[in-house]
Amino acid sequence: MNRDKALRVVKEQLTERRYVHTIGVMETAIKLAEIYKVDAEKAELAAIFHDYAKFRDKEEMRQIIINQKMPHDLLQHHDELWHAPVGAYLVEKEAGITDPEVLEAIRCHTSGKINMSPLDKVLYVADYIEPGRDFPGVEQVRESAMTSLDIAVIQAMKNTITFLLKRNQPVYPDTFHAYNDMTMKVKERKLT
Ligand code: DGI
Ligand code: FE
Ligand code: FE
Repeated sequence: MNRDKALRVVKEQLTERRYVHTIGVMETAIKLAEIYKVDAEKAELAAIFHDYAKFRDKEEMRQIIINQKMPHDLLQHHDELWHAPVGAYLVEKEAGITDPEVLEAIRCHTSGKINMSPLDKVLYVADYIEPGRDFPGVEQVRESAMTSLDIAVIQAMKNTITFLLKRNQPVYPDTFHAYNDMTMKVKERKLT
């Protein structure tokens, strides 16, 4: 699907503010893809559709998680996590996106996971650092992203986990697994 068509399809699903965020993620993902030799067309498509399910009805999402046999523990965790796996499912079903790498990047874009692919990392970081983001520490992640995608992923995960802990929020296991996996791999390669 070309960019204009994809943007038209996703615009219908989003608020204006979320659409602007999506454009920011798309532009950032393309830049990161070029730096880190990731397929820029896949990065563009994954970015455009990553928040496709953000405004879906919670009950509809709950039913999809149950009926599609997605991990049940999602239902015990914050519904903010649901739009990523449900989005991957709906983007295939409703928008006809079939590329498994693109769908997987969308699926894991909120929590991360162990063994993230370069495309997964590009989307994860682009979502965190796009120009509209204003999290504490985002500037440092923007800088890191120019020299090490892995360090940028770890910093973004660390900030997200810290944010959740400060608010006494539970942390979804994949989020911890992703952080541990990335941290151990970077250590083994003695990058830190
Ligand atoms: O959809 P976006 O806002 O663009 O970004 P996102 O898909 O990364 O979602 C961010 C939200 O998800 C943010 O409010 C933090 C939350 N989040 C990420 N990991 C976890 C989490 N929330 C909980 N409760 N547990 C997590 O492990
Ligand atoms: Fe999201
Ligand atoms: Fe997003």
